[in-house]
Amino acid sequence: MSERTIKAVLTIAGSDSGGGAGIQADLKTFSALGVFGKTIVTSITSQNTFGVQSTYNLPIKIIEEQFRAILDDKKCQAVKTGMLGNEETVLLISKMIKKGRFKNIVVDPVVFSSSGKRLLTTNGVKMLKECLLPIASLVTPNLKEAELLSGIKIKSQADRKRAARIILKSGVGAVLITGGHLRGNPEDLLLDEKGCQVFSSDRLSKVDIHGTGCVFSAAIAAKLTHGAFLRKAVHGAKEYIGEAILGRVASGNGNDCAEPFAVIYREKEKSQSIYDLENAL
Ligand code: PXL
Repeated sequence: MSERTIKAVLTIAGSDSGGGAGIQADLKTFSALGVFGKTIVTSITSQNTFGVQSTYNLPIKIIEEQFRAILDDKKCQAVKTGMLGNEETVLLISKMIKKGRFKNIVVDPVVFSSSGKRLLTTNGVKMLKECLLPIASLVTPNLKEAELLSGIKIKSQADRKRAARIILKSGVGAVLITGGHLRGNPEDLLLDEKGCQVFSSDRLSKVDIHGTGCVFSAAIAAKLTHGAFLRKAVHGAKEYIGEAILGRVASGNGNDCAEPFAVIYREKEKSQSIYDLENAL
């Protein structure tokens, strides 16, 4: 039997029973991008494509046990955090990430679900700023999360830059303010020690697609796992999230979900049609 080693990435996040966001979206993204996903579940949410009905934050002891098991085995090349729930979990995760001497730490500072349910307490946000950001490589807030992390209202492009500069002062390696909620085209703004870079694209959907934040940050983590430098990883992930939005699916009767396997389905369809064509000749 042949044994194949594969690069691994760890996601620390909540479970989305509907399958469109959280741990489920992260794992699909990792597999689609050719990295092995490991998980630490922080919270169990009951939800469908209409929204989040309830959340249950797991006891700290159970989160810690999952993390111990991960630390006792081969090292992951990157780690991504999503829904953390409360300040106790944020503190524990920050301590364990430090202990594990991880590199490539991507923090998606999930505070609200797309349907408006609170997924991280106010004290949790404070703890995230104080303990998790100083050890992270990248934080990927949307506009609302960037306002909470920076403490300023964001109305203009200049405000976004100012907010990114304030968040960078927390000690995080880089800040990527995502532009999905901007009017007009979704411009993402990256600020790191080298300065600002804007990643532009056309608007691919007029409505909110469930799971885009999770899939985007998971794709960045996957690219870093493969060894890409940050700006290259963001660029690649931006192209990938575009495909996932274009290939969005109606998995339920509510909102559409981003489809992490959209690229693979498209490639499969292409090779199937070449195969059909060859057979027809
Ligand atoms: O999209 C943010 C998010 C992250 N994680 C979980 C979620 C959501 C949004 O609903 O449910 C578990």
